[in-house]
Amino acid sequence: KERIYLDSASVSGLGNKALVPGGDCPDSATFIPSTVWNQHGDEPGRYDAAFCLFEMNNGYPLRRHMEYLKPNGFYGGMLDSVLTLRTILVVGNYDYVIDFIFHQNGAIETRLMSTGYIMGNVFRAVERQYGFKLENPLTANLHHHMFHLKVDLDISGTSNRYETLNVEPMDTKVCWEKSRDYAQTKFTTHLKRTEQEALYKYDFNHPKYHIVHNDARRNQWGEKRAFRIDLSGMSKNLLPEGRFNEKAISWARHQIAVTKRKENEFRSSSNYGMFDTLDPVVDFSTFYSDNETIVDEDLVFWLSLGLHHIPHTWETHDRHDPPLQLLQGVPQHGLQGRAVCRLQGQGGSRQGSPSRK
Ligand SMILES: [Cu+2]
Repeated sequence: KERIYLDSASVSGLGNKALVPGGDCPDSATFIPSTVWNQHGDEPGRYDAAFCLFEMNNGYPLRRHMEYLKPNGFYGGMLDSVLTLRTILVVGNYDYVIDFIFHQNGAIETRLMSTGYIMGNVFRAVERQYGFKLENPLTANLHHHMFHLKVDLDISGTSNRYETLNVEPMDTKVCWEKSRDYAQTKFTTHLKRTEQEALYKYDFNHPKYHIVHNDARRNQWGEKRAFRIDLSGMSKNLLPEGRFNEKAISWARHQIAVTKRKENEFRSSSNYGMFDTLDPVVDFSTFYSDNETIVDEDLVFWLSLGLHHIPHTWETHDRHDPPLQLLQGVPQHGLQGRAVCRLQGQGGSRQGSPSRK
């Protein structure tokens, strides 16, 4: 059987059973219930503390400057105080801490942390290329966590454009001495007109901003009032595209995909994704294969992120990766820009090594 581990199989929305004050969230947090209905009961059930909401400062300045080179020096600064909405999904042995963080400069950040327990099996010589011997007789295998986020952005209405600002090298001359060469950078703007033109694979050689805006709504200087999508948790999926079990996670091929919003393209995967690998019920690549125009349309941004995990010794008791900052939406240009931002986590996947069941 070809199989890839997809957390959506566990119906992860049921996994935020309870958050613990003082452990999962600050004591002062407000706890928010959720109502769930599943196959285990005839009536909906209530989780009293499925979410928590709290305010705190991050311990570093959101902005600051101390001017001391001039006679009338000054200081201006403020700490980065943020409002955080948190939930924690438990999927078997793993716990995924999901934060939506609202900064005072208008940036909306999504952050994922993974913790819980590793899944182990008996160490044998053949396991060496997949894992370390962690205890007697335990090993745990290399795997790849990947997440897919659906970001339904509406910037100043639903008529939006996706553009990149590409930072490029430029040869020029020293302006006061035209015989001397000088190297610098510039940026060029690239409007993405169709879904396939918008598919993005990260390339270290071509740095760029990804911006979203309503072209009809400019600020008083005629500049775009855009939000920027800033991805900082990207991870390369190494499975060959379109072959074997990769089809179930076609969403992992690109770090950004942009599609015209459709009710019937609600999720990029399904509860069955782990079991219908070779012919998935939801194949994300069909969302963009019709290559619709995305200029001045209601757009959805699909972002894939992740991390490779090679379990090590102290993780046999409990584990905690460093926080993975997955997405940061930052207002660009005119800072008056406001966004209505609906964020929905989609199915995550764990790709085990071949020896893993
Ligand atoms: Cu892991």
